[in-house]
Amino acid sequence: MMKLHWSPRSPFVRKVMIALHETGLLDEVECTRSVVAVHLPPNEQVMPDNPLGKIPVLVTEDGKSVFDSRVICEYLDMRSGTGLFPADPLARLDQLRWQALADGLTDILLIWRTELSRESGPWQAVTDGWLTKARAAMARLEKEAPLLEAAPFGIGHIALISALGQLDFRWPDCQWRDHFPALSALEARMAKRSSVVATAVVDDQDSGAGDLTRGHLTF
Ligand SMILES: N[C@@H](CCC(=O)N[C@@H](CS)C(=O)NCC(=O)O)C(=O)O
Repeated sequence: MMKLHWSPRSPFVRKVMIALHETGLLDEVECTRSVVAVHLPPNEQVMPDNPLGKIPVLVTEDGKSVFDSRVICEYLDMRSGTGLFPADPLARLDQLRWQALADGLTDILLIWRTELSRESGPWQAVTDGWLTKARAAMARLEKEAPLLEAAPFGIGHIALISALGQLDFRWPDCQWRDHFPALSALEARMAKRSSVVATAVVDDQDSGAGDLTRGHLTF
């Protein structure tokens, strides 16, 4: 059995969970609930497997620890021959570009929340920059939506589902669907895939997410 440091709330873990469903490898992994956050002391169960203290981390049958989500997903894809990372160079490049963009947006959304929860208040210049970047990232994804729509389901789509899921989960009043219609239509279609339905984000430790972020991200 492989082991996965897992959380039902993590967008990066969700990428791996979608990949596990898509590759048919779900039964070969045992999930361990691991709580991590930038502002908490590093998790002592996670640190031996990932010195960066982040999840997801996969530990293979022969004890090798694999991170981050990009490397784990590529490994699962190679092991199964599913094609989430296409062999064709240009098709692969598109999937990797989309993954970089969507993952980058997810990174901003995660760290932004942490900044908003800081007791002394958020650093305005920094959050102003994240607002501009999050808007630009969404605008770019909207522009890329026709290409994403035409491409076979791959790692770029998986990263996109996780980023948009994070918006819905932690930024529930941002109304991104009203501003990005092509992305909204694409997401509605992808949301029907069984791997996406099966990996819906769940808040197992309610933390009043919406109140923290309300009004900070508008398009
Ligand atoms: N680039 C990493 C990002 C992983 C990441 O940021 N995970 C979050 C949880 S969703 C985390 O572990 N945060 C705790 C920390 O940064 O210390 C990946 O793709 O896996």
